[in-house]
Amino acid sequence: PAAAQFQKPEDAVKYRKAGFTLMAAHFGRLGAMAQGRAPFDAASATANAEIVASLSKLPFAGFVEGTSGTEKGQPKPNVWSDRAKFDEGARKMQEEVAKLAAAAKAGPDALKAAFGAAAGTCKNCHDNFRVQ
Ligand code: ASC
Repeated sequence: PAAAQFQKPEDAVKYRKAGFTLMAAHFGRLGAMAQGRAPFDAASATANAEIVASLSKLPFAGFVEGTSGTEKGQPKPNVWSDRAKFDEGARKMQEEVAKLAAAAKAGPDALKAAFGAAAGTCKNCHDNFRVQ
């Protein structure tokens, strides 16, 4: 069912990139608060955290076979040759971003810690699976 929504590989690429773009926008707003570049606002942080958690479920269906590349930002072939590790990284990210809303409600220190943990899971996959 995941792959069936895409008629062409390019559609899957477009879909996953759109998902990550939206995640980055909302995660970035949390980061600004977590790092003191924007004033902490519990309601706004919670709303952004809930959006990130929902969005985190979407992009991975777009990693269909045959869509690796060699340009900066593209997925390396090991996404598919080492798929269990990739999927585990995705699961870990989803687990950490699911904690952001509760942390946002708890306050700026909790948000800062949860943001750092979540960002680490983003970086882990970027380091291992994304062309630098
Ligand atoms: C972000 C963003 C990412 C991650 C990554 C964490 O805000 O857009 O891709 O955090 O930079 O290391």
